[in-house]
Amino acid sequence: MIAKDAIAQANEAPSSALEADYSALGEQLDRRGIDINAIKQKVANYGVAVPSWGVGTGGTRFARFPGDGEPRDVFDKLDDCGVIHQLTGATPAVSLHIPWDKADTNDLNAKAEQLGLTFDAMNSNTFQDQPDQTRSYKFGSLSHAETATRQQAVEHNLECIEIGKAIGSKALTVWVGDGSNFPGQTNFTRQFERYLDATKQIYAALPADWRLFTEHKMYEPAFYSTVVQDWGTNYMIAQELGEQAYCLVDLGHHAPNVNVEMIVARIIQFGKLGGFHFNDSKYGDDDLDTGSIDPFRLFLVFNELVDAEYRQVEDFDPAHMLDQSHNVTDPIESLIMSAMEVQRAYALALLVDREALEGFQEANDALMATKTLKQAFRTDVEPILAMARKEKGTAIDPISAFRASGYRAKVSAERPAVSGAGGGIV
Ligand SMILES: [Mn+2]
Repeated sequence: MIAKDAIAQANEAPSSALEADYSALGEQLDRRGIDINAIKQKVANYGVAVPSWGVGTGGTRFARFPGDGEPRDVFDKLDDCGVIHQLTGATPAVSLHIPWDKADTNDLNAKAEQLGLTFDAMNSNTFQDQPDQTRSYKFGSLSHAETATRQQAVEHNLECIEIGKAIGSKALTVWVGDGSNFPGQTNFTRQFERYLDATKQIYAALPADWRLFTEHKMYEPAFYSTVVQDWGTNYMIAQELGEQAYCLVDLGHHAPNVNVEMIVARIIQFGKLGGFHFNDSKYGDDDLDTGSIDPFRLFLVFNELVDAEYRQVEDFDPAHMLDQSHNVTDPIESLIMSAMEVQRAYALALLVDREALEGFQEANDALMATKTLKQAFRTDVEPILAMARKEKGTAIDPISAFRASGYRAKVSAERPAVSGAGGGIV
């Protein structure tokens, strides 16, 4: 980890400017009837989980270009996640992926405790074949035509639940790449029936205090049809399975131009929003860094979440996680930036004058309604985020502090380069 002194030292130079900026923003928000300290407190309490696979360099179908000092195993990954949380104070939990992160659960717990981290949702993997598995997922997993392959996929998910129970996780995220590449290759109805039947077996093994998240994705690796392709299918699954089953929304898993924030509102309205995978996209499921392409859309998604909080929607507790592929940046830096972007979207959504907005909506004043959202979105809340970090003893400017720490050079010396084979996209 990075020495505490180093963070304190990095905070010295920007401290007085931050005080001045925070005070100026406080006055501005006060004129709008907003208490800056209340917003800061909410931001400080907000956390987004980091995916263990995010700290390794990602890749595309064409190639993967490994970075220096890439994690060799789950313990290296946890070290990197620990640094992200140490600098941002915004990423207290890590989401593991099985079998990539399989290890002795006592060792996992000890490492997490040492780093001040906890474990978020477990992720199963039935979209690729492992060396020791008997049946292939080439033609599907939970929806495979053969009973034995479906059974193997079910048992893998049950193992993920067992591992999760041992490390304090409370949720299982299931994403399958099942689908087809040719018209006529599969019978849509029978394939979905098989998926539902298999997933019900996983659901039946869920501990009483766990949630099951199913994640939809429009296409890839199947390019003609995908079994769990859209939010409507996902909602049907959650309905079929029962009250512990929820929909997980990955921001990149929709057709271009789809109104994702409205999908979020719909799923909230019917009590089935389980959580998010945050990322950004330009063309498809690009897995770009959160907030890097369309920060306004991210804000609009958070606007729906804060609206649900404001309306005190019952049992509303979606899980928040980043899920992106870092192909050309240092993954630690990308995750730091992305965690801050998510926090920023949350802070901006908290600034929306909801009473005024409702009034304009009731009066059909479209212009003033949208102006109300824009007023919040245009506010520079960086001083709020930075002050929350400073007060936690984390970095005012986490990227600068990370670069100054020499952490990447240090782990590069300790960790031999990982070979460039494999796509690495998830
Ligand atoms: Mn995802």
